[in-house]
Amino acid sequence: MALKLYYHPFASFCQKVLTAFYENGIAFEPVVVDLGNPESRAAFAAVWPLAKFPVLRDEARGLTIPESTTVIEYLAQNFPGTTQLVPSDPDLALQARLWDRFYDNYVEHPMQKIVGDRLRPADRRDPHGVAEARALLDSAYRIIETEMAAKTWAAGEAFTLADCAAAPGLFYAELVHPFAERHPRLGAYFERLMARPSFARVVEEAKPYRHFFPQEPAAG
Ligand SMILES: N[C@@H](CCC(=O)N[C@@H](CS)C(=O)NCC(=O)O)C(=O)O
Repeated sequence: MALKLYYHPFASFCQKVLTAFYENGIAFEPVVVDLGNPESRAAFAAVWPLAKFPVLRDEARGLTIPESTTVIEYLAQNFPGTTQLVPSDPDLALQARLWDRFYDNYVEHPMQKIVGDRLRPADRRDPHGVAEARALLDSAYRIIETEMAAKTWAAGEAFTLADCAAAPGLFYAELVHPFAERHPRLGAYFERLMARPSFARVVEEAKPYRHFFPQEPAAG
């Protein structure tokens, strides 16, 4: 198969591109990477030395494409489907790209900071960094709550790249820094994402790995 995707079903940036693949029914060969397994990590690092996933390999064109946004841009350009992940209208495309960046930088990254801190040894935690991450998430939630007064999806009335970014970020953010009760429009948007068949499939496929999600450490 021409397209090979290096990923892990539980990793949020991988879920972002899986949502895009499923949205348009694009076939790919799955290569599940276990970064905790030295052999799997080494084989992946030979493909992309940063060893961060997802990474797409298009064997037909001899191309290696890291970075979730770039992977989705590549799919939109070369494997277009009924969902225009990057709209053909340049103004709408700009909105899709803007909100993709917003969700990666101001939802996904602070969410990962909180989760990552839980994985640190107790004496290496970073309470100040976690407090900053929570404050950033609060700002992002307020902005999304305002935006969602006039939109169905992240970038407007159509499902795009930006929703692929929003869905996994919000999924894990709701677990570590809940928003749905305080922000009804954001909560309703999250429900639409959860009901979207492409993302519902991603959530279902990640279920076997849910026990890896770190619980909040006990205070003290
Ligand atoms: N900017 C990258 C971020 C990729 C990323 O950080 N992926 C995480 C998984 S969600 C990862 O590879 N973590 C493993 C590590 O950092 O060692 C993208 O958009 O693809």
